[in-house]
Amino acid sequence: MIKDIRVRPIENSCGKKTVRIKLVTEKGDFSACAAAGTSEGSHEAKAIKIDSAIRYFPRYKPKFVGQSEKQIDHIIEEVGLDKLGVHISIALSIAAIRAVSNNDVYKFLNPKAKKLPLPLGNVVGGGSHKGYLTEQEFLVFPKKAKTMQEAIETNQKIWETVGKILKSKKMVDGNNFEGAWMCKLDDIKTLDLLKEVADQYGAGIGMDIAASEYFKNGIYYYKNPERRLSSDKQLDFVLGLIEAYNLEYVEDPFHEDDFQNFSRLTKKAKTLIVGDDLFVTQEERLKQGIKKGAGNGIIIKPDQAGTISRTLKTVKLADKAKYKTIVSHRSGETKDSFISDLAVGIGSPLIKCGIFGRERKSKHDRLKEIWKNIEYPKLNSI
Ligand code: 2PG
Ligand code: MG
Repeated sequence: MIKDIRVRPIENSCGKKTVRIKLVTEKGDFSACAAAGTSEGSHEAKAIKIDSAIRYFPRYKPKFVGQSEKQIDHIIEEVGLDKLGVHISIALSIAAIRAVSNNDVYKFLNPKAKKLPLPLGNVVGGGSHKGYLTEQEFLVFPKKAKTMQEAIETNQKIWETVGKILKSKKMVDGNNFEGAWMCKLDDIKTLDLLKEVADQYGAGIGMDIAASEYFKNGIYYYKNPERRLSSDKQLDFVLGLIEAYNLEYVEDPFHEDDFQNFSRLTKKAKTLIVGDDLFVTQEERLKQGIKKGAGNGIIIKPDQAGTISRTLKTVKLADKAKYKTIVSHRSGETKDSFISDLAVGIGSPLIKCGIFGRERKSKHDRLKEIWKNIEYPKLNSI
């Protein structure tokens, strides 16, 4: 039973305010923090200003106190997600599933879990995550690793090697919000370098193109003024990159409402086409995508959905339609490692959780801990 709920403001990795919730229950205290994005989809669950959310919460708190932890998502729906704001809502919901599962969320979601996701990490970044490139993330995943330790280290080595090369060419300007290099090479040269280094480590490469961020009135505006692309041209451009670089993972190649071009690309490209801003972890958006054949993978970000129950409904639909689920961090992260449990519990082939920085390390540490807790663990494949 819930005895009390404490909410306090903290800072996320982008230096923005978010919340930490402490659920005081009869069996102990359970905490959770809320993540938040920078390149947010416009159909995500709505946030309200942290100060206002914290100020209003005492009005709603009495509805939770005295109830079972199992009821939290239900009470959130009754009160209204829009009234609580997504930060308080998702942190409450995560703390609740921690309470219900005694902090072993992955086991609670799947007592027979054996397979752990491959970490998908961004080596170079741009877009609204800061940097010189138009596309948001240049990603790697360790296809040949045998253990979680080796998988995480492989991504780290690629990140370090790329950093060293960029530094020797004086083509880097530090790290962005997600710890990715802010590289001064253009996107094509960045892909050349990433592919060369990833190949040395037997890793696969991919991109989060986050195309909504630079789409306006029917045109994709790249930082290179010579590249202003219509949707048809964007399709050709992305297809060309997939072929030339063997991209095994492509996220948000079109703007967030362009189901049609997602579907055209999914038919033409033989690779994983993933919707993030397109689906925003919402069951209804995914239903539309399935009908239209848009994508074959979906990013799962609990804070886009607003509660864990809503997140799991979307996952269930994705599994049914054979869409791959890729659990993901946000650019504005905290040290909360819930997404690691979620990815193992729902059997995601990949977890997008970054490579460098303490907020990313906490996810790696939890994955390594889960690896140790499972008898005969295995890494998943895509
Ligand atoms: C994304 C995420 C995480 P943000 O677009 O996939 O990398 O970014 O949290 O800014 O939406
Ligand atoms: Mg994305």
